[in-house]
This record gives sequence, C-alpha cells and structure tokens, in this order.
Amino acid sequence: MYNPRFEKKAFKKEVEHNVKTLYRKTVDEATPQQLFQAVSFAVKEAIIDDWIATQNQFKKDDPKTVYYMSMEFLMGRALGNNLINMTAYREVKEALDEMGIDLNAIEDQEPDPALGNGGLGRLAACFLDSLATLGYAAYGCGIRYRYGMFKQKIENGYQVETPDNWLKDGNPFELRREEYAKEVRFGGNIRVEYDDATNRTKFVQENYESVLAIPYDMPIVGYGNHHVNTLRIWDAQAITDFQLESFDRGDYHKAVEQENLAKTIVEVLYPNDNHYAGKELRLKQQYFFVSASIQAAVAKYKRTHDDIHKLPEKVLFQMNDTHPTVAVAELMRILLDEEGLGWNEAWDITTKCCAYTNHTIMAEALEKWPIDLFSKLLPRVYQIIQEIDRRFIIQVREMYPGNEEKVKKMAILYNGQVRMAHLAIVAGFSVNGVARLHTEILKHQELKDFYEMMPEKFNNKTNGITQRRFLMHGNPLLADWVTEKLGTKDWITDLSLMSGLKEYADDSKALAEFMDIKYKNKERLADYILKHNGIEVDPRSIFDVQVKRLHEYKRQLLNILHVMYLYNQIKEHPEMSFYPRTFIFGAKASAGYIRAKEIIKLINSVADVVNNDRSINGKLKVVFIEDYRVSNAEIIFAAADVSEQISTASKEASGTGNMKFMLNGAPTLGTMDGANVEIVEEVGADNAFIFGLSSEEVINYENYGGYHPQDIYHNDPDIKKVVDQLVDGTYSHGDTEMYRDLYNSLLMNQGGSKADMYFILKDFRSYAEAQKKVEEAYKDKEGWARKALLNTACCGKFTSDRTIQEYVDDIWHLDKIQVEVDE
Ligand code: DL6
Repeated sequence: MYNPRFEKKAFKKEVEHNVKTLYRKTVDEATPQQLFQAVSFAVKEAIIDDWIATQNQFKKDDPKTVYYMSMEFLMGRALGNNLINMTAYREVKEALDEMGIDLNAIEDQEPDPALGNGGLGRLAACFLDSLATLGYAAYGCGIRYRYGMFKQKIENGYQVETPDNWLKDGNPFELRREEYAKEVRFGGNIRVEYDDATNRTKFVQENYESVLAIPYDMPIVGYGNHHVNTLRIWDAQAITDFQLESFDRGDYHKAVEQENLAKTIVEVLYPNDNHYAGKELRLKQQYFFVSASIQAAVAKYKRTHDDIHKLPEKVLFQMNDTHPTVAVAELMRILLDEEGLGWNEAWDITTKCCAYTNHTIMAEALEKWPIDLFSKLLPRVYQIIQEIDRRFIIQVREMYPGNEEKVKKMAILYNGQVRMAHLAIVAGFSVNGVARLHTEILKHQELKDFYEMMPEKFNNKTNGITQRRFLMHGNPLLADWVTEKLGTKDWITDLSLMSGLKEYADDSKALAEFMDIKYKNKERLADYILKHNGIEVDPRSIFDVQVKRLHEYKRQLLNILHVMYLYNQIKEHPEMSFYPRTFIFGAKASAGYIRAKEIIKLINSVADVVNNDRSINGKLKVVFIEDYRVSNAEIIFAAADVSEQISTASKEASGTGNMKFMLNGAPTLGTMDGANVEIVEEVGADNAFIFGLSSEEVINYENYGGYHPQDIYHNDPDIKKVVDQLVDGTYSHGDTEMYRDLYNSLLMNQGGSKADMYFILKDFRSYAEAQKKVEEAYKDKEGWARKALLNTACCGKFTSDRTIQEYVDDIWHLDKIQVEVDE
C-alpha cells in the first residue's frame, strides 16, 4: 500500500527544510539526533493531516468514545511504528537511503517513551494501536511523567537504576494543548451550605491546594486507514495568582508550595509492578490525571450535547486496574456538585460509564488506601465514597440478612482502608479478567463474593498484542515471508489468516526458509549481545529466553537454578551429549525489591562462572541483557527459540510476552498459567513444553498451609547440590552470605511467608524434564522447525485486534468510523 503523502522528492525536501529551520544546518552537518528530529517532524506533518481528518469525522459522526484510563502507557518508540502504520516505512527508508541517512540508525536515536512498568502498560499501548486500526474513537488518558521507567545498568552484576530523562531532546510527536488545561484540587475542607435559590445543599471545597493539568497529545496512528486517535498525557503546572481566583495574593509561601506540588506530581513513574506502593504522591498522581481526564471528557461532551443524562451514550471510561478507580467518585462529584444532579441520577450515569479491568490476583498489588490519608487529600471524593459504601452495604444486608461476615468482606471502607477494587466493582458495570483462567480464579476465589452477588458484571477478555509492532517492525524478514506465503498482506489487520501457514508445516523447503530467518534474527541478537554485553554467543545454540519484569512469582530463580544444575551435569559428565544452550534473561526489578535484585545478581554471577569456564567448551552461555525495554524486546522476540513462561500456576494473570514469542515462532516452555493455557489450546500440546503444578494444586497447597520443600531438598541430591551452591561460595567468590536470603527463602518459613512459597523446588524436576524434552526436540531440526512454524501459524487469536473487538462487542459498544480524506 503506497502512501502518496510520502512521495519521495517532497519528503526529502521536507527533511532538508526541517534540518535547516530547526538547527540552521544542512543534512550533512546535522547530528543523528537532529536528523531523528527532522525526520520525525516530516512524518508528523503527514500524520497531522489524518489527525485533523479524524477529528472532523468525529464531529460529523458523533461516535461513542472510550477513554482508556491508565497510569501507564509503555509505548516504545514512535517513529518506526508510525511509519509502518502510515504504510510509508519502505518509501521513507528508500528516500533516506538516497540522502545517505540510515533509517535504522535514526530510529535508534529515539528514546523509548517508557511510561510504564511492564505488562499492564504495554497492553495499554497495544490496545491504542488496535483501537485506531479498527477505526474506533478512543483517547488514552495518562500522565506525562518527566522520568519514565528507570534505565537499568548492571554494575558488578548488580542492578543500578539511573533516571530516564526521555524528554531531554524534546518529543517531536507531541502537541501541547494549553487551551484544554484543567484545574485539579487537593486537600482543604468541605463547607456545606444551603442554596435557597435552588433548594439544594452545596459542597464547597475550601483551603485547598491546586495544580493546573496541561494536556500533551500524541497521535496514535491506525494501520492504513487514516484514523488517528489521541494519547492524552497530562503535565502539571502551578496555578498563578492570576488564574486562581481564591488565591491569596502575595502569599509567597503558598505560591512556592503550589509550584512544588506541580513539579513533584508528574516527576516520576513509580517503578512497581504487581506491588502497591501506598505513597501519598501516588494517590495524588492518580487523582490528578483522572480528574483532569474526566473533566475534559465531560466538557467535550457538553460542547455538543445538552442532556448530561445521555452521557453514557457517548462516553465510556475503562479503568485499567484499580489505579484510576477514583474516577468513579470523581465523575459522581462532577455530576452532583457541578451539574447539580441528584444522587440517583448521578449514580445511574456513573455506573453506565465506568468499567474495570483486573490485571492481577497478587494480594500485594491490590490498592487499599488508608482512610486518613485518602480523606485528607480528597475530602469531597471521600465523602462520596462513604455514601457509595453506605448504600452498597444496605444492598449486601438485604441480600444476605444477618451475614455480617459478608459485609466485612465486601465493604469498600473497612478496617481504616479504602478498598479500590471494591469501589471499581460496585460502581463499574463490567469487571473483566485478562485471560480465561485468570477470570475463573477471580470469579471463584479472589472476587467470589462479588461474583455471587453480581455475576452479570463478570466477563473475560483474553489479552492480545499488536502484530504491527511485534512482527512487522520487530521481525521484517518473517513479516515478508508470511506475506509471500499467504499471498496477501491482509494478516496485518486480520491475524486469523496466519492459520494459512499451517499448510507449510510439512513442507521442507518452507521450514528451512523459516529457520533460516530465525537464524538471521539470532545473528542480529548475537551482534547486539556482543556489542552490549561483550559476550560472544553462538547463533547455532538454542536461544532460551526469559524476558519480563523480575518478580518471585515469575520464577527467574527456577530458571537460573536449572542452569546451575545443567552446569553441574556438564562438569560431572563431560562425556554426556549436550546441545549447546544460550540462556538469555532480561528483567528490571523494582528499586526497593531486594530479593528480586538478589536474583539479578545471581544470574550475573552464574553467567560469570559459566561463560568463563573453558572446560565446558561453550556448551552453556548465560546472558543478562541490560535495560530490557520495548525497543530491544522486538529484537529479542524475533531471535528466540524457546519462550520461558514459567510462573507459579495461578499467579500470572495472562502474560503478553508469551504471545509475542509465539507470533515470532518460539514454542512455549511453561506452566499452565495465565494465557499459556489458551496458547497451548491453540497450538496443541505437542508444540509446547508444559510442566509443573496446576493452578488448582497450587491453590490447594496454599489453602492448606503450603508444602515441605525440605523433603525435596533432602531426597534429591541434584537439587540439594544446587541449593547448597547458593551458600557455599561457588557463585560468590567464596562469600557464603551473598545468596543466603535466597537459600533461606527456599527452605525456611520466614515471617508471614511459607518456605518456597512459589513452589520452585516442587516444580524443579518436572521443569528439568521439560527442558530435556526441549533439547531432544531441538536436535530434530525439521521437527523443531515444524513446531516453531506452527506457533506462528496458530497465533491468530492473540492479536490485540481480537481483544479490542471483544471489548467493543461486549462492553464498550462503539461505532466504527470511516475517516474520509482527500488523497
Ligand atoms: O494484563 C496485562 C498484564 C498481564 O498480562 C500480566 O499477567 C499481569 O501481571 C500484568 N499486571 C501488571 C500489574 N501491574 N502494575 N503496575 O502489570 O498485566
């Protein structure tokens, strides 16, 4: 598909013009960063036309709009993705080549906008891509953090966090929209007054601090359809006395406070994944972007509609986890206090506008704010939550008379805390999990009481990923091969067509081509590793990859203990046949998560020992890729032979990395957890390597007090040896204490946690057996190629296009837009 907006001659002129006007330079004189900026502005020029056309179409069609409310959007780089979706990648690459500019090098100049931690943030980014591609009206609503996810350096094997100043060179794709700024108020007190004129009680917030929320809009380009949605991220600015009526002129102290509040509120993304930080600043961030986004959405609606009661016909707020659930009370506040509606009318509107997605069952991830903190920071919002809770408890008592246990379990306000998930469930009309197993666990375990009381709200939306970024951009060789084999590019917007590749599963020539592409991608990754890690890895070895956030439940520790076991085997039986393996890790640990950081150090220590042991002839290599992020992820997925998805069953809500590996032809080595279950269902058990306890077994053990890892330790000498090596100095230059905590975590109950609470030793043997099967399978070249190809062929279900269509059909009920443009 050729995009005439990127006609080569004109595009080149535009780039030259940008270099000149931005930097007073010629193309030859410009630095790579300046070229990146100049090219991006030229691309933005074309995007803006479609962006305007889309907005005009919205004005004409007046479609229902989804506001995807998320603390995190892990967007990855924009330039390459925008070019792909504008169907101009090839033309622009050629045009730049002719100018002596290498597009890949230019792309590398772009910082990864890392406004997210991991799965939840990346899912939000994939969803935006799909919403635009499918032609639905959507806004992503979030925060323009000045510092995104930290950059990870590995120093002496330890993770060191450095700030990610992603905006230092400016962001060419964003637009500052000062004219849509909103005031957001914190703290103070609520004065209640009676208004005789309207016969109503008014709630007036006094003595508050406030900030101005300034939106920055980024275009979200749909694939080949001229549809451009908006990611609106909010920056904070102090309100000057000129803008703030009630501001006490000359109150210097207050002015400084407001300045500081504005600065700190958007300063940094909390680097916690699946763990709730409980910090006041985090709650401020939540209310800040939620209030600004909801004010903006209501104001936008009111510009063209008179009847606020019909808001649900045009506006939908999807709450991405509990982080934005204060949205419920903020919408109520606006409807009650600003629109003057009565409680029942406001509640009716709110409960039709709000829906909630749960992304985790990890207890430590569930947000529960101390009432003291919450009510001080958000006094009016808190009053509203009290009333929501009061009314809800009446309903619970009506439904379960005399059952005060239920009330305790389900109340929103309980034990001095505001339980945000309960608020979201009570006020949302839809509650969804992110993979079938996860939703079932929510219904029958974690949220059982709510499911029993309001089963109609619960539904599943299995996650998905965008093939535009993770195949077209990340793996162009395979993308071209798929197009050639299917005889169409339609898979780019209809991933179910991938099933057409199944006919090549027994075609030796096609299988050889498929594996040749994999080999080239492995060479590309090997180059990256040599450049970044200084480690030479052999692309002929099996690339066994685990890349994701570092969390105990994801069990990177199981993986590295198994590497230690293999190393022992090779040393003890040098004659043993062993297919060379490269174990590749990439993971960031939250800065305060000590044990996760110990695991990173252990992986690097094992790498040091194993990679430098000449006696094993390079049979085993271990690589820890520094600063795992979206841009290097694309290279890693393309090169993987084996996809490690080894979480303790029941703990990973879905996983989306598993889908990216599958798309790129890497069979899953995993537990029956999250979306792995559905992956195996699609590809067949023969084309995956499944091991370990089932989720029922794990939950049973947990309900009955855990198990006894000591028994395994004492009865299995191989396991004992590996565990003992944590404290015998093998991997720590003789230091017996460096990994003592990891050792203890496997064998001893500690505080409230059971020994080996993630069942690492329990699953170790079956994991090792599954790994053995991987090795055996890999030796059969064609058999392996078949498995790999079938993974790509069977990945159709896991596109975020399918997920979004399900959200639209079952929850959002949006109308499709056809953007009309003059070509
Ligand atoms: O739903 C997206 C993603 C799931 O695939 C993962 O299984 C789940 O762990 C993840 N949850 C988070 C929670 N975090 N925060 N912040 O990322 O959601």
